[in-house]
Amino acid sequence: MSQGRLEELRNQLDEVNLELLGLLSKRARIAQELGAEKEKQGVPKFDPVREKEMLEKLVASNEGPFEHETVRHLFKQIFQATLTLQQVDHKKHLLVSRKKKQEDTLISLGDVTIGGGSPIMIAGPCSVESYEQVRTVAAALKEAGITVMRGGAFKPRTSPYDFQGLGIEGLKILKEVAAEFGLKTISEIVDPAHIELACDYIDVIQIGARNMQNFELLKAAGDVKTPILLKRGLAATLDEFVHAAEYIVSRGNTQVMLIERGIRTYEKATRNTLDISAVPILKQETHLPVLVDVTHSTGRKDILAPCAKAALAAGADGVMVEVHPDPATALSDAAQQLNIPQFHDFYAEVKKSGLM
Ligand SMILES: [Mn+2]
Repeated sequence: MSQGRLEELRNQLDEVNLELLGLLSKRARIAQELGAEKEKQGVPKFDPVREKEMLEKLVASNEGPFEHETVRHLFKQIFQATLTLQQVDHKKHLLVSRKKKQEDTLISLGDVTIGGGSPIMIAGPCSVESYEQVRTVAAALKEAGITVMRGGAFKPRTSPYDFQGLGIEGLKILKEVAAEFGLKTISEIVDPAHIELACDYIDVIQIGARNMQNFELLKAAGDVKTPILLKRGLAATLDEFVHAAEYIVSRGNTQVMLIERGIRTYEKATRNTLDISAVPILKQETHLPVLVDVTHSTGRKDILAPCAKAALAAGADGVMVEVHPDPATALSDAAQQLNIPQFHDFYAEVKKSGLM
């Protein structure tokens, strides 16, 4: 074969490559349009039956020189690449995604702002047990300069025989004490029917780890204007976590915060495993404030401060910790709540790091 002929064939191949690329791009754009239409209609993107039909049609028209198997293999790759493209598009379109909105979402609770660069410390008892108990904690928090207090009124507990919380009565106590000390409050709501009512008593509605995928509760939370603190499920992936937040935002409530609270792994040294990497990932992928609950992620008091510092160093917008006037007698999470002097030490140590 002459040098000239070789060159000519190579040029032909180059041309065909470009034509193929043009066709692949054209195919991809059509598929994107199809994907968008499917999304509108709520139909799943991947349709294995349709894929099989397309492959069979191609094989039936195949006259060689490629084997049928090779044709199948090549087109499967093309189909897969297109599906990936559609999924990337879908992620790009999530309302909570950074791609959809560049600027950080700020949560404003009157004169307190969460997100946007100055991290916050949220503290308070695991459960609201009595007016006196909450008042004692609130006074100590106020003195330490804390502006947002947590306290559980509805307690979803592992065992039905454990303390279930004071319910609405607990919310009333929170409201009364918060008003006295000028604090903002966070409390968990577990029943969609209580969401609206809760708005009258508390400043932030928490959706707990066990309810992260309680979709009716998420929808109800999306229908009010009160800020929502959404906890990561015990075994939820970040993708599931982000989609749970999307449920709330897609209903119109844009005031959503995410909180990493540890995930279940094989490790027994801590109650859960604090997934620090979740913080920078969620900050990158979403525009929502990201907090870290050091109490439930670790389940032990001796490592709260270093874990809080790690969270802040990783970019967290805040840390949540449980404080009880007398942890030994607490009706829930007795082993891991700080008493008031321990809280002061913890807070001082975290502040000393210069991270908050
Ligand atoms: Mn607790």
